[in-house]
Amino acid sequence: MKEKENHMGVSRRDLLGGTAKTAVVAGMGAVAISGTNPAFAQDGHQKFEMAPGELDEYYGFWSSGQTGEVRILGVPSMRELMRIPVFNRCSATGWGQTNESLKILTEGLLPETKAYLAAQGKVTYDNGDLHHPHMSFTDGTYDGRYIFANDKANTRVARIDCSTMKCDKIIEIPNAHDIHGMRPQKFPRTGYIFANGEHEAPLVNDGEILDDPDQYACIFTAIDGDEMKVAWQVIVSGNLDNTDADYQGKYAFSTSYNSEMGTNLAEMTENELDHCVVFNIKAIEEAVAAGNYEEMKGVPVVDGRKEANSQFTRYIPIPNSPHGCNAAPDKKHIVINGKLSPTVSIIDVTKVDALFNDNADPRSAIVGEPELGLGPLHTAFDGKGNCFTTLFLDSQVVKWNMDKAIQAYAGEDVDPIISKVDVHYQPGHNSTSMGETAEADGKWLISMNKFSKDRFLNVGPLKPENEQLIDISSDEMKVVHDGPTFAEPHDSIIVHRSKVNPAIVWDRNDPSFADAVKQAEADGIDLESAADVIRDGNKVRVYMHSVAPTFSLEKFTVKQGDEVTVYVTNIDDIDDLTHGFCLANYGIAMEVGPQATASVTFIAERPGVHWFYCQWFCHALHMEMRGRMFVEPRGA
Ligand code: CUK
Ligand code: CUA
Repeated sequence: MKEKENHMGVSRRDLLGGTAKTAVVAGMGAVAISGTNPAFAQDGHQKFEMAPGELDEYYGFWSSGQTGEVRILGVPSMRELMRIPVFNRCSATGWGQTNESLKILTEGLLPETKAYLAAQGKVTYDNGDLHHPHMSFTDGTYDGRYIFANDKANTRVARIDCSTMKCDKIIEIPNAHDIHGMRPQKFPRTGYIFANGEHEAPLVNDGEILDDPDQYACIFTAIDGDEMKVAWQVIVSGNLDNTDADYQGKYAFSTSYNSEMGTNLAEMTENELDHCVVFNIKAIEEAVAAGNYEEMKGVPVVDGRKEANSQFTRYIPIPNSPHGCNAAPDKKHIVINGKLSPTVSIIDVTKVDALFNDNADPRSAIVGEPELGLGPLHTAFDGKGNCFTTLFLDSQVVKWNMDKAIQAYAGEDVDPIISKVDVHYQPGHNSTSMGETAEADGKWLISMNKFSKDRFLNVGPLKPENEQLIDISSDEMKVVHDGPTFAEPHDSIIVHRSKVNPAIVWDRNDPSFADAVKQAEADGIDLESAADVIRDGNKVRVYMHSVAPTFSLEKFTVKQGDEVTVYVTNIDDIDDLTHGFCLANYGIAMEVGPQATASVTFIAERPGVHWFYCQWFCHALHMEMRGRMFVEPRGA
């Protein structure tokens, strides 16, 4: 686990006294993960409304789909706390414009992508489709190090450093197309990030093969989450949808629709049975270590297609176009959600060994297949043996019991369904508090609904989606809160706050601005006291520091056509004191957090007087925090 100093000095909150201290006295200071806490009880249901200044028990990490960012919410209040730009371009923070963010956004791109982007006059994509944010694990539970997230739109996987809550790595996945399902390895640790390439394409996709779907394939990828490098890939049959890992560290599971390998809707939904692909991690690792693979774009690739009959994969038939893939906290069962079938299929991981070792019938690993309702998409768990499945077509969440579903499959006369609750409307993912870990605590369920229709004031043809908070502490599920959100949070995780410990200010040794530190050293500049302009041919480096409410340079002069890099180091060292640097009419703005350095490079093509100002409100004299850039016209 990466350790970072948190600068836990005196905060404004401590100085203000009141709420934080009262909360600690009321028992919120150190909350046990399970058990009833009086601070969270409210009449008839668990307390979900937070009074002003009260802190939530959980961090929620939310995807944003085609918006391309990750959002942090407080749960159960559903207050949005922060947005983390990842695959998008962010005006507020300068993500996608600062040199520090552009390095992260560009360094992991494939050469052919860089060439494509260059032809568009760009250095990186400015869109993404972020479906699945998931935290790193140690020993079956969250460890607070990282959040990983996929980009379906441009085949990338990103990592967020949970000490700064900023994205620190993005890689593009070679050979695969359109990364969709993505989950971290749960045991012994993360470890690998498993990532599904959803769309099939020719393995060498250089235009040689076009409309010949027989030669298309899908790729499953294991990424080393520490290095953010692809470790290995597996060629599979069928499209890959969602994925999850077991609690043993032996297998990964991916749902796969379109076993027909069709390219249109009629072809893709022809078969009644599709499958869940099981990946044998050890067998793949051994083949890679022994050199039994093909190298494609620098990555070891093994053939796990059905017809290859390898020890790398098994294909468990599942009805019909299965979607969600969810490992239960009992460490034994994987729930595969049928989507076009009203059933979910329960895989017993202890029966999977036999599929590989004894070539047992793949269906022998199925120990339950309860019929739950129409359009089961995703399942979450309460850690008490119960499961919560979203029913897209029925607009419901169904609570059912795992043991009873298994007993019913074995022929006993029991009904696994406990209760159903209406949600509004058409739920996709759902998530329970700590539910994808061995520490599932059965308090809260979020149902992430694709449509809000009439639930909120009409805001025009484009409506928000609706995430409903459901109290699952008793058998009758209670919808207690509607949470409208902008496009499109597919997925979320609910992490107990004891697992997350973000920094208060930046660490001056943070690798994200190491390049700036190196350049300053080469220029003989001390970033923390800098007020200097260095000319290096037509390159100009402007170094300044900020301390509320001033920049260390009130003015600087460059020549028209110079390539100018402005470095701002914020030497304020207390919590919540962010400055910004916005250069008017140059289209430039960036956030500079306390103790951070940020930089931006541009061509000073516009002569004249140009004001720069701090655009993050920082002080009573924030408006006065400004200065001038003089650009001497060419030939002057
Ligand atoms: S997928 Cu969105 S509802 Cu991309 Cu996780 Cu199931
Ligand atoms: Cu510094 Cu506003």
